[in-house]
Amino acid sequence: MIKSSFTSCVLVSEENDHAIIIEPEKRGKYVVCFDPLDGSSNIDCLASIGTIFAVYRKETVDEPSEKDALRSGRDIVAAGYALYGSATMLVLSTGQGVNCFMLDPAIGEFILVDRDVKIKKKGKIYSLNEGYAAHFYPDVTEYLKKKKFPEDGSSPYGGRYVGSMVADVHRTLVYGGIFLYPANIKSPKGKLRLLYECNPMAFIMEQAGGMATTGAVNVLDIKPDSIHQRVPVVLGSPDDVQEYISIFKKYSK
Ligand code: P6P
Repeated sequence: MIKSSFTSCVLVSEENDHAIIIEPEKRGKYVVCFDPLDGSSNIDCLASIGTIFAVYRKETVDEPSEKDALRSGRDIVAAGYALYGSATMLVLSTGQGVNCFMLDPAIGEFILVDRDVKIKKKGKIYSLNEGYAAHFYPDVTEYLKKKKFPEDGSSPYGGRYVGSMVADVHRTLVYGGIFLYPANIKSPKGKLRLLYECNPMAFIMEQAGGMATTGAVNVLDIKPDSIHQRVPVVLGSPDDVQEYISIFKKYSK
């Protein structure tokens, strides 16, 4: 579909080991990185899945290559996701805030339903796979303890985890809170891919007033080394992410 739009010259897909270089007669100026069907292991149980994408403008006059996709998330011109759940929603930002479009199957069009969405400053939900608790680094263990057994008398956070990034991130955008896929002893780089999972979600989160970090740096500031590079990611409400960062920094000293 992207090829037939004559808009792009390089495509990076989670499904393809190498970048797809579009034939000269169909090339345009954009570079598109995408996960076409993220969370597909959830299809058989009908849990929500989605498509995640980030779009860059090719900046060099060189022959298009994989290098055109190795760009910091700060160069993103558009990013977002489509969520296939109880409804189909397109969440999109072109750098001027986040807008949500719901598919109306009756007319086959996407209707703008939420304009300039902003995430809550602080939420009450944490979201990560606690099955890896035996492999968590101390920062994650300490952060979770604070959410479950708050020492200031506040209510504990609720735990929610679908295991489909688009579903978990969209809930975080709409309800507030924090989503974590951090590094752990077995996966020292985390699991999620920078170019077509972490960067697009980080772009949406920052455009909605949220944050997205590896703990050490903002996700969008990372200069990628390879197109399928994995990075740790913690994103969501700014107060929640800042609290995690302060614990991360304590241990990184
Ligand atoms: P785990 C789905 O396979 C995926 O890529 C993301 O959608 C999701 O956030 C993550 O992996 C779930 O991974 O290790 O918790 O099963």
